[in-house]
Amino acid sequence: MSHPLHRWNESFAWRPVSAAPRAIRAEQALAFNERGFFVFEDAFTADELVAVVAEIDPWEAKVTDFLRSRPDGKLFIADAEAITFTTHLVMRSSKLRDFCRSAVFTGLAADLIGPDVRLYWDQAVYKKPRSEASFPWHQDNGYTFVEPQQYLTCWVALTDATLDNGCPWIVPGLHPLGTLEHWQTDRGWQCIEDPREAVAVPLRAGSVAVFSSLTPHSTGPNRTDGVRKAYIVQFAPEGAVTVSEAPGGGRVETPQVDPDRQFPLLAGGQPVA
Ligand SMILES: O=C(O)CCC(=O)C(=O)O
Repeated sequence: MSHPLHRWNESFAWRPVSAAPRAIRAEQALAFNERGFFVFEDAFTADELVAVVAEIDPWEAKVTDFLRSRPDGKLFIADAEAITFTTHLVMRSSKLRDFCRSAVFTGLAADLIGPDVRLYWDQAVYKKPRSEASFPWHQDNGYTFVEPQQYLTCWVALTDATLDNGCPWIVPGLHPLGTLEHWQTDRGWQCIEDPREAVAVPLRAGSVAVFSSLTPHSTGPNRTDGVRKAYIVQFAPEGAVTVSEAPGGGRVETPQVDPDRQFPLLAGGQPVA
């Protein structure tokens, strides 16, 4: 199957991650280079998850209430009864800021990005009970084009993520192409249709699916009576910019250094307090 590239993806080269990682195992670094993902098992304890969920739930409830106040319960791809996105929680909770700065993430970022790293984005994604819609196949860099294209997504399972409630699915091995062409659907941007090579990535609560911004992924329907809860935390190298279309054509680059939320995580290889 051919995979047309995003028009701004002109000369991408995958930068292999450290061959001598410190926080992850060598085979996980190899999997990241070759397959574009691995699972970091049992990264957080049940008590840590309870504390994180307690911080997120009230904000997610506000998002759901807001969506329910709209005539169809929806805004763009968010749907009060199917899937919600609660963004920039680090601006609202010092506990979540601390969570994003925790040793799990400084270790992953040092091994998978480099010595100078910032938080790029954080959002909780809740899949509501008995919601049939899958989330379309996309790369995270297909939503907002970031340079460098290669940054890091940590999909933290706050509840068990299973085949029944909408765990991630991933297509291994396409990340070296860089950003693919995406098209808009009513459920989000999409870059691939029904890939045969897809693998399911079920996760125990507290485990993290660690993948590249260039790894195509999707999530399935939630056919259970519970809410599937995830907190997605993304890290980019210092100096990363978003790219957008200038009004008369051409590209506008915007540095990703919002002091309220895109804080430094590592400087010179050391965690930033
Ligand atoms: O967590 C989900 O169900 C899908 C969210 C996702 O893939 C994303 O935010 O990039």
